[in-house]
Amino acid sequence: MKLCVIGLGYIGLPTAAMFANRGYRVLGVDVDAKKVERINKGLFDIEEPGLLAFLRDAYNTENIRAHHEIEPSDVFIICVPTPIDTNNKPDLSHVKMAASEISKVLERGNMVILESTVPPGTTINVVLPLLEKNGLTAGDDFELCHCPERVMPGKILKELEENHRIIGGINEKSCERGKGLYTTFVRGKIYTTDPTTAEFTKLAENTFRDVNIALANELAKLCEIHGTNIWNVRELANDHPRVNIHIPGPGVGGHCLPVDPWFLVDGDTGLIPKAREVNEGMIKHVENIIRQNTPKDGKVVLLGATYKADTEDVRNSPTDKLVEYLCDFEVTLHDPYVKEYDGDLEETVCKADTVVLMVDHREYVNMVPADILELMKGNVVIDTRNCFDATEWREAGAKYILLGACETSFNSK
Ligand code: SAJ
Repeated sequence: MKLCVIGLGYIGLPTAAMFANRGYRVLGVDVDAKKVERINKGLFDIEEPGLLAFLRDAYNTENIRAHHEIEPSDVFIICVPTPIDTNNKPDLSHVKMAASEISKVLERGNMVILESTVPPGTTINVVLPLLEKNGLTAGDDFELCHCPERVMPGKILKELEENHRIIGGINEKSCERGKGLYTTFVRGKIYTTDPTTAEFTKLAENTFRDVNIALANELAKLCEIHGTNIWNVRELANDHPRVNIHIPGPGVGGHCLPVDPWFLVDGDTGLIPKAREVNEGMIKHVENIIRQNTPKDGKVVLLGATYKADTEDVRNSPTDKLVEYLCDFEVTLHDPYVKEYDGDLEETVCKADTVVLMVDHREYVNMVPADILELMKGNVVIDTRNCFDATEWREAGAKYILLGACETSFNSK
């Protein structure tokens, strides 16, 4: 069986490797010539626990090769990016391009699977007509499914195998054939449904998370106003059997949650855009805390440049935005996972007026307060993730400020 995976990013490449390691002959297709060249030499740019070894295993099977053009195959899996434009409208150009290219080589008996996250109706109204341009009929001549990817960056390998999958097929035959393919490596349940339900479900999941994080962030700001501590409130409230307050922080980054909710809504009104606004606004809130506590032109050190902990992924990272907002300060970044900023931590904090914990990488949890404070010029330490031990830092002489808590309130940690 020959499989063609289009788009060799965070999802496409591990998926291609998954099939290659199980004996399929896989052609990975990407428009990035450098990436294609590197993959064909066994060089991979994704750093995650276990993933690199898994990709190398796939390379060593000789079942996987990369190319910049689609070739005739039995199955085509589309894993291309689906960003939003500057007006928050979905940009489906990569999906359309992939479907048009597949159409040129599509044969009777093939199957096409769309994994990219897309607005409801895309599989049927956008992808299907483009595939049929060569005269074949979807459902009769070839199978078509939407099977949304649902893995968490940082746990890609584990979640590819363990997560449940949804196969949205255009007819029963598509559902059954799609299910058969994913049974190759998925150990979770495989549900079958129609494409639009599958598309909507994926968007509902990420929107659920984004809206819930917005609630946590809103509560955090209210706690500051009311002189209490969101981290204590959260702990107590989440002990209730039907409450699950998410984790507040400096904003929502990555390539999914800041984007996908816009696939469900058209316009700026309603709960979903409001949640986006709240989450985007958190970085301004952090900026204000820094400004209130740092001398003019002072040195601000930001710990963590990625969009979340223990990953090297910097896409839509809140830290990026903050750097823009703090252009009148001397800003220095540190991040053990990002080559550009992985210098010596102690050298980086030297002479800092303010140190801001932006990402709770495991390397930061055990920083020794006295050692850091001795190197700093000032003593302001702002923790946006409740990563540090407040008492330890205060006892060492820090002016420790926790996002979502007034400075003097009791911190449970
Ligand atoms: N965040 C918070 N508070 C929280 C949880 C997250 O502030 O309680 C922030 C993180 O710091 C980060 C951002 O949200 O900046 C997004 O991180 P995440 O861990 O929530 O999600 P992603 O973007 O890494 O992955 C999500 C996942 N979706 C869900 O959990 C519903 C993943 O399963 C999807 O496959 C992925 O989006 C995707 O590709 O769509």
